Amino acid sequence: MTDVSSREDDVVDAVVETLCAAAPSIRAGLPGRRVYEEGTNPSGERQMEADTYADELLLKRLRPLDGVGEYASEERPDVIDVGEGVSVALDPLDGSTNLKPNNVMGTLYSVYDEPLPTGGENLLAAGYILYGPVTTLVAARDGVVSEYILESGVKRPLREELTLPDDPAIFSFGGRVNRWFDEFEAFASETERTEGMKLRYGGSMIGDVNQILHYGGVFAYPAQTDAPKGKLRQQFEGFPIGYIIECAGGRSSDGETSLLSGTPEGIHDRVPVYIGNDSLVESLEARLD
Ligand code: AFP
Repeated sequence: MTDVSSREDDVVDAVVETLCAAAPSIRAGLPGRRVYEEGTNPSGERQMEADTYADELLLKRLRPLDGVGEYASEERPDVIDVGEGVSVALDPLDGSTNLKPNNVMGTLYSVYDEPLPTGGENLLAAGYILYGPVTTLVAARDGVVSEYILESGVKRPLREELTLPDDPAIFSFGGRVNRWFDEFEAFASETERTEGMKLRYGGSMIGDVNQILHYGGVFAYPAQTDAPKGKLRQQFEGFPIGYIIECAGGRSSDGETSLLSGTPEGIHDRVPVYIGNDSLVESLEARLD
C-alpha cells in the first residue's frame, strides 16, 4: 500500500517542478504583455495582459498532473476542479504593476491537502519564483526553506536551510501612511529610528519579503482605516508568506496571531500581513493589541 503522505510529497514535487519549468515561458512572455486588460481581477484590481497570460499558462501546465484536485488563482473568480488530490493556489504574477518600471515580480504558490478555500494549517508546501536579474526559487516544506537558481526552468541548489539573519536590517511597509492606524504608525516610526534599520520597499510582496529573508527585518501590508483587512489576499499571499517566514525561523502575524491560524470564508478574502524577525513582529503585535 502506498503511503498517503509520500504520495502527496510526490505531487508537491511535481507541482514545483512544473512551475519551475514554466518560468522561462512566463519570463519570455512578459515584454509584449506590459499593458492593462479591459477588466479587473476578482479583487477589483486592474489586470495586465501578463497576469492573465501567466494564469492561463500555469493552469494549462498544472491541470494534467496526477494528484492535483483544484487550481485557484488571484486572477480568476472561482476555484477550478481539475481532478482528485491536493489544491494549488497561485498568485501567477505577484507585483505585476512592477512591469511598467521594470522592477522585480514573481509567481507565488501554496499547496494544501484540503479543498479551497482552506486554512493555513492545511498547507503542505509554499514558495515563490522570483523574476529578478536572475530567476530563483524559494521553496518551503516540512519546516525547511531552500533557495535555488533556475536555469532554463531547471533548479540548481543555492542555499539549504535558509533562516532569517539574527540582526534585522530592513523595514518595508505598504499602504498609505495617512491611512495607517495610529498604533501601526507608532511602530513604524520607532522602527525608522532604530539604529541599523533602513527602508527598502519595492511594491511586489515577493520581492520585499525576499529581502527580509536575506537581510532580516520586518515587512507589513497593514490594516488601513479604509481597508481594515489591508490589501493582501489570505489564501494566495498571507498563508504562503507566513509559512515560508515561519519555516525560516521568523514570525508571521495578522496583528493578533500567526497568519497560519486563519481560515478564509471566501477564496479572495484579504488579511493584514506582518512578517519578519520574531522580536520585531512580537513588539508590533504588542502595539496592535
Ligand atoms: P500587483 O500584483 O497588482 O502589482 O499587486 C502587488 C501587491 O498585491 C503585493 O505584491 C504588494 O505588496 C502590494 O500589492 C503593493 O501595493 P502598493 O502598490 O499599495 O504598495
